[in-house]
Amino acid sequence: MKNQINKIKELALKEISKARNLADLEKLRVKYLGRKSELTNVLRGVKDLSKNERKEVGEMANKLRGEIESGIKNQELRIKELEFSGIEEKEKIDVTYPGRKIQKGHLHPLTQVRYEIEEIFKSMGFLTVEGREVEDEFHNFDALNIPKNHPARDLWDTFWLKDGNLLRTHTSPMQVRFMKENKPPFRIIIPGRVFRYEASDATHESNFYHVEGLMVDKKEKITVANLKSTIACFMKNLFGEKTKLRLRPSYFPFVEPGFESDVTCPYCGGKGCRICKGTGWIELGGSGMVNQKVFTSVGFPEDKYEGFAFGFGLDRIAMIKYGVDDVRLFYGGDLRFLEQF
Ligand code: FA5
Repeated sequence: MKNQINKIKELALKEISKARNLADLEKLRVKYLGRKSELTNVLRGVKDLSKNERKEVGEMANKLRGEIESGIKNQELRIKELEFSGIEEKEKIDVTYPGRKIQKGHLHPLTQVRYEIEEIFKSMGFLTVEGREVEDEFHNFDALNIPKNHPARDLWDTFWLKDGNLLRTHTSPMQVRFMKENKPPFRIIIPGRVFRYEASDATHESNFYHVEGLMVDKKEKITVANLKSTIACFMKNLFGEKTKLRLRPSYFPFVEPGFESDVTCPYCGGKGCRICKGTGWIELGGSGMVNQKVFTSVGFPEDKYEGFAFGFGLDRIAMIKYGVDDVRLFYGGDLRFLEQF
């Protein structure tokens, strides 16, 4: 039995010293110390030995058990040391190395133009307010002097909701809402999304943006001259000092007189080019002096106030500013297009 113990010792310590990973070491632990191991068997048989032998063999076997246990422990430390040796080199971090750049997004070009417009008007003392996208018939049409069956309703066909409300066709209904809550004098702009029931093409979308303006004060304090100078100042700020404004007579039921507002083409300076279709002018939107009927519909006394209003297509402004020839590009979500701004 002593021989057997010496053999186990020789083999176990040799194998343990050769183990190169923790899984192998665990297998050896089971092999040499487990319940079915040779050493455990020897220990179990000790009780059957003679008294003298029992003491000697028992001591030897127990000593070996301790030796194997500490052999395993030492080897475990060695394996762990081996695993971590050179880790400082392998996982070295160079804190002076330039960091990886996080790709940042940016504002949509229409939002950029909207903010720029808001800043320009803010510098002229205009307050920015927002209306609602779902409107009722009264605010979108009737209060703006467009009663049922008025031919102008055909120009502003829209999407109707089951409850009788509609998606606003312009930002003008907010003129009415604002005047119901506020007494003149005031000057506001109303940027926002509008909708039309029409097929889209290079210059038309069924969902697009307006920026509305409204300035009202006591009668004779606001004239067409104020309208013209305000719009001209805005255009020059946006497109450059040389930009000229032209007002053409036009019809919108909520203004009287009404105008179309054109600017000299910023690309050819008015000479005529592809962008302005050879005319030298680009149309931006409608404007005019607020029709007294609108003042009446918001409850203002007759002939007490006077003011001007305008409504420009924000998408058209962005198209001119950036030289984009198709409005649909703004809504396509194509990053190759959007990343250029
Ligand atoms: C109006 O909507 C009036 N509310 C503007 C107004 C306000 C006039 C205050 C007088 C006083 P109009 O339908 O023309 O007007 O639209 C204004 C501008 O929106 C147009 O000049 C054009 O630049 C732009 N626009 C019109 N329809 C579309 C469309 N489908 N897609 C993109 N832009 C459009």
